[in-house]
Amino acid sequence: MKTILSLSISALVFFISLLPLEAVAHGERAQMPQLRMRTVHWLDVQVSTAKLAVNEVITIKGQFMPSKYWPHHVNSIEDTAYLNIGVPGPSFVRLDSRVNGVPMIRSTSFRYGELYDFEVTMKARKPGRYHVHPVINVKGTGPIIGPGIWVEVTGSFADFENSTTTLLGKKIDLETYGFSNVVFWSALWFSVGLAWFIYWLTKCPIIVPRFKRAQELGTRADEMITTWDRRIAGGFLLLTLGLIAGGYLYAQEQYPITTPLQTGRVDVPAIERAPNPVSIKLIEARYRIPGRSFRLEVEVTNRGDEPITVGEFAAGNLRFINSAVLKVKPLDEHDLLAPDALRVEGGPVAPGETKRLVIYADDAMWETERMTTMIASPDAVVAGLLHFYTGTGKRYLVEFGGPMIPVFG
Ligand SMILES: [Cu+2]
Repeated sequence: MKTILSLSISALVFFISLLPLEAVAHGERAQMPQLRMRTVHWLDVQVSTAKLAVNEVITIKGQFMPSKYWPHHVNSIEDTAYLNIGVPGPSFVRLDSRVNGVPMIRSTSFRYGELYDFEVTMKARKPGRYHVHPVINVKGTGPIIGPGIWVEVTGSFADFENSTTTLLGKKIDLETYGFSNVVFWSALWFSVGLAWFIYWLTKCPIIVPRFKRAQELGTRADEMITTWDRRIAGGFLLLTLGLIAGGYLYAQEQYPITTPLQTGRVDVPAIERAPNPVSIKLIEARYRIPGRSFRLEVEVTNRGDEPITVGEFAAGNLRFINSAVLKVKPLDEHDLLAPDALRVEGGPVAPGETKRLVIYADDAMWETERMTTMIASPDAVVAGLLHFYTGTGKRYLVEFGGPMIPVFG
């Protein structure tokens, strides 16, 4: 019996090891397709360098646009949001982060359909290879992650330096500042707690027998507590209050000037942008499962003075490029970019014209990035960004969104 069991366990382990388990950094594929498509559209995300040494500085910048099709059941980015960077562990320290030029030390909120510029500057702390993502943390929703870029940090952690000068002109090392204080107070409170615990452990009988005795004594159970118990407890109470008051007075004396952690909110004003002459109406969105093909039929109105064509279709951090309009190279081997996967039927839209276009985004990426589970959603609404280009290289961004119809044959 035992042999059969151990054999089947080994077989199970063996077959699990055969499964193509690729190490994907943060489960970006695990996030529901609707969340990826209908929350934040990220664009032009780039890093200043893909390789740097410990203590060197890297900048991640780009743009993002909160979707107008934000799901109703997901807490809104118009409430409370915070710009961050997603990397495994404290591998970088953030020196500065800005949205539309406004420092992002605190939380803020972003408007649906508005285009924001962001920039985050970080210093490399630990050597390694990291998948660096811009992230917006939305209160009640969690992290909404942008595209990841691989960054390699070389050098040695021992060389990392992180010192700063306080407002009072004192130079401190942020890696170790206040650490001994944390150790001292943690150890002190732990020992007080432990001493209290040990005192009651010595009062035999304990736990179940003591509980039983308390049950037996009924209303007279208080008699189990002796005068000495009360004296000791009083001592512990005095010690605790004394430590709290003493610690407070000591801190006041040692650090007379302090500023509290800032928890207020900051507003990000919108950037004045040129008016967008392109508008669209979604006629139909279909996803053909066997062909991994997304078909979009839209009515495009061009109020500009140049003909426009669709150069890019972006949804859920996947980018499909119309190679006839745009030549784009992947940033690294994991860039979710299909450089020649967009087909546009209907030709350019002339100035003043309203025209139907049929757009096909066909690529295995829908499958490999697990976007196809969108067909299993009870709320099969999709959204994405269409990038229209003029002959002179001007770009107009238009968001599309609406219900998606799956096609099985
Ligand atoms: Cu990642």
